[in-house]
Amino acid sequence: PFLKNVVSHPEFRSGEMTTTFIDQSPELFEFSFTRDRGNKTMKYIGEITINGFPGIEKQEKPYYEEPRIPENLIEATVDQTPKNILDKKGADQLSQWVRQQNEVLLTDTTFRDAHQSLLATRVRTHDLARIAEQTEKGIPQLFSSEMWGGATFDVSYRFLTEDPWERLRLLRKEMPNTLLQMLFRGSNAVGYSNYPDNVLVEFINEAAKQGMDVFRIFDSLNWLPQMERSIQAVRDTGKIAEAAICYTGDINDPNRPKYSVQYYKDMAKELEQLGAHIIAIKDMAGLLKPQAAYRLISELKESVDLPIHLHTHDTSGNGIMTYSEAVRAGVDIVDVAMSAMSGGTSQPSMSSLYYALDDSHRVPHIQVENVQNLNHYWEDVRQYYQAFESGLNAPQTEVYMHEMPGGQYSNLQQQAKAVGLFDRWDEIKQMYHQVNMMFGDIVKVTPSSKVVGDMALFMVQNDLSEEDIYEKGESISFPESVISLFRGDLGQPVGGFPEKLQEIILKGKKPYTDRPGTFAQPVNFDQVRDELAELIGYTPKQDEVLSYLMYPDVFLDYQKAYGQYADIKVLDTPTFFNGMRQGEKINVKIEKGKDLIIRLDEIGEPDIEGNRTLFFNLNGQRREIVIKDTS
Ligand code: 3PY
Ligand code: ZN
Repeated sequence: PFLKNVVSHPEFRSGEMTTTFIDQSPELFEFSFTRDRGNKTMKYIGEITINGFPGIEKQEKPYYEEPRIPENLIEATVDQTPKNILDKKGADQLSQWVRQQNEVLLTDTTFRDAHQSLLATRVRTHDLARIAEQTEKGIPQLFSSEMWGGATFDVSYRFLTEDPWERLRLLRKEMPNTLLQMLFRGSNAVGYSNYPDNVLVEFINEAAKQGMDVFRIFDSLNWLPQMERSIQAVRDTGKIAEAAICYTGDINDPNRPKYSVQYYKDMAKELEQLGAHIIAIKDMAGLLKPQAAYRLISELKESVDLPIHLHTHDTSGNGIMTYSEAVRAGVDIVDVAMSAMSGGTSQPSMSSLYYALDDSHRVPHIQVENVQNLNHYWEDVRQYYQAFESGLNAPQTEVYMHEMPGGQYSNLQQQAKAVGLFDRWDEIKQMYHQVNMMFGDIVKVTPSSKVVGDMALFMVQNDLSEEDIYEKGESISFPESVISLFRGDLGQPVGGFPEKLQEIILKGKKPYTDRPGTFAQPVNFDQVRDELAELIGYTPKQDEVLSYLMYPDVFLDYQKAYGQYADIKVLDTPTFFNGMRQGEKINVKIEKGKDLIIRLDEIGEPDIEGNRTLFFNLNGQRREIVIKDTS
């Protein structure tokens, strides 16, 4: 490589080389790494510039201002943050401390649920890491920052070509004094199906080791046997087990007696028995109306000796009012997001809640000016993700009818589009409601919500009514996810499955009612490590083994893309999604003190095979990259 560097060096090629050429050209010795890295990065940029980012319409790269990072945050000092308490005194003490606080505490969901619900989970580590340190500096009083889990795990690999574990490590480093929180889908971990118990335990251990503090654990049918082991595993790490009750229906509606206040109180008590440090009410669709919130929180506070953490979505536009009533009833922590990432299918706005509670004795102790300043950053960054906006930009009270979780709305819309049913969207929402009732009124959240959505799409697509299902069910082949739910693969719903429908769907096969995990063989980690090593050519770390176990194909595709393009997480987001303009110059920081300065000089015309040559300049060197134009 050294000789290659010499002969390609402009000084050598120009013939003006002197005897000190080698001594004075240190780049001769180092740029094989940079060059390889540079080539891979330019290959990615070239690919996106010519063919666009997969899944979004190709467009000319827009001009953006640099996002505003606040420089003049008001100094916000606190004696100790919740993270400091956890680290010094442990989870039980922290749980007690939360209950002793007079003001309502806040979890900021901007780094996870907010973008999962508004922007199809597409916000990149690059944009999170750039504001993380300032966020901690500006709002050190936060209870926690929810920044991991849910759909972020597979979306990172699948669509952003980045390693979610690295996101966790990076944010941990940037926010050493803030509790980091994740959403954990009980026996489904960060996936969509059941995993063997030893995989769950190992995942929790690894996440805790890499810096996770608060695990919000739920089950998509509110079935306790699916939550028990995860709660215990988190307790064993010394971290915080926040057990969630998914809220559905309406406790104040006498026609929906299944999910009554008593039901929620009983579940909270059982979770307390199982060792939860905090009880979360996970109102994933935003169905908890203000008066119901007052009633539910008041009664829960009397039933358990644990802090209550309320999570809602603002789909109906009533989020702040719900929180205001919950705060009046004594809720300990609520989930909010930066204004520019709040409202609609996301969480209510942090600063709006602050002002709604201004002058009351429970107003959060935060510097609201800092929150507003940090929000400028998000106003700017959200624009990068325009292509992933759901289009739902006004309150939608219909959510009280269809009960679709905030994170599902835009997803199901995309699924409907993909099968050519977008013009029947209103019908699909109605059908979603009807399917829920046919299924016996179940809790709908990932992955059970996906099954309800699949069935609704299936029925609309095939013009099937509820009567058709009962009358012609024998000849209908139902979606695989529906069969799987009714077989018992996701566990048992409250009150069991409607038997007649179950018979029709399973066509005589027998369902089971045991916990699916009891049938799963424990994974032999050594064996899987060896198998993966064969595939990727090096001994994987434990986090890689876990990712491979949960998402084998997705993980291997990511590995392949990484091999091809190297670490593209370091690219700025406009370049990542839109490539480069002719004549544009960008600076890519690949690591501390190592920058790639890339200029795109010219885009050649396609040859007869459709190949285009892109003429780049990389750190002063001319480079050519050939990309096949697939348009
Ligand atoms: C998830 O499981 O990803 C959710 O956000 C459920 O609400
Ligand atoms: Zn949510």
